Amino acid sequence: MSNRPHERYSNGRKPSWCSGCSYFTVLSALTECFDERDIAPEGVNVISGIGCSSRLPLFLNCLGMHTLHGRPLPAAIGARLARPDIPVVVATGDGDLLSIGAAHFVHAARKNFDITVICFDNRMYAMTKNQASPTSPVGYKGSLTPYGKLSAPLNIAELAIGSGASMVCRACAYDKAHTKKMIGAALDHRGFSLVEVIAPCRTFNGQQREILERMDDLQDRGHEVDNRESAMREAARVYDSDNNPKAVIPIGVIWKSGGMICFDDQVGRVLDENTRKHSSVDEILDDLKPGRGW
Ligand SMILES: Cc1ncc(C[n+]2csc(CCOP(=O)(O)OP(=O)(O)O)c2C)c(N)n1
Ligand code: SF4
Repeated sequence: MSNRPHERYSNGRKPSWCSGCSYFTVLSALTECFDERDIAPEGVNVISGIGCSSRLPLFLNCLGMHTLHGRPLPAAIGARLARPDIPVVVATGDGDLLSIGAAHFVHAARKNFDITVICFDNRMYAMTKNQASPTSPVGYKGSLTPYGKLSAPLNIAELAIGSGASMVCRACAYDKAHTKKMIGAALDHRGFSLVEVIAPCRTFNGQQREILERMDDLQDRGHEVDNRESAMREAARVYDSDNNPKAVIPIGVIWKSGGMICFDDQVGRVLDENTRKHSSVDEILDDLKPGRGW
């Protein structure tokens, strides 16, 4: 692969991630996906919250927003509704998306907004120097849990499927080709897509390349992506690996459902059928007065 995607989408700022951080792979996979689809920098909106992972839009010359911790999805939804012609990608961390941002995630998935969410799952808060996150394993020793985390980890993929996301994938950042395949598939999907990227933090937890050997590609063994029951089962299996170092970690497209209506489309339809028949705001307000048919 040439340096072209990097040059085409970089704004010239050097990523401020630690050297050896697994996030570099995700950035590179994403820009290659944009380039292969010939998406112009001004033709895509990359929105994030706050965290090391959420820095991603700061290195791109695409449209974008670096918002508040936990709030990339409300901003992304607003962007989708205002400009339905511009695809939206959310770059977020497991803390950003699933702690403070959990309610936004559940409802954005439920409403099936046409948004691609890439969750960099390092299973902790890296930017604030190593606190346990919702996805950290039981017993995780972070700076605020010196005796080990007490609560059970939250499973991103299970939550996404249960909430109503129409596509759910998992990848590992140590395998760039596969990560790129998953991001590409999510970009091509119409509806709410989640790519959970297992992306360990080198600084606080070291390189963990050995986990690559445990990846089990669902597409290599004929997994039925549109079978909700098996999708849930495969999604759930990932955390066996916390207690069993030999357990495999299912990756690939876990769940994909066709035919689910996107909230964005419904808003467009309602606007077409109602407010767009008016030529001014005064006319809309006039029509909303009691006794005018509602
Ligand atoms: C409202 C609010 N609460 C807390 C913070 C502090 N804060 C900044 S980043 C962060 C956690 C980031 O973790 P994650 O989203 O998992 O991203 P990572 O840094 O691990 O990539 C926290 C708690 C904040 N900036 N704003
Ligand atoms: S602290 Fe961890 S997640 Fe953040 S940039 Fe450094 S290696 Fe990456």
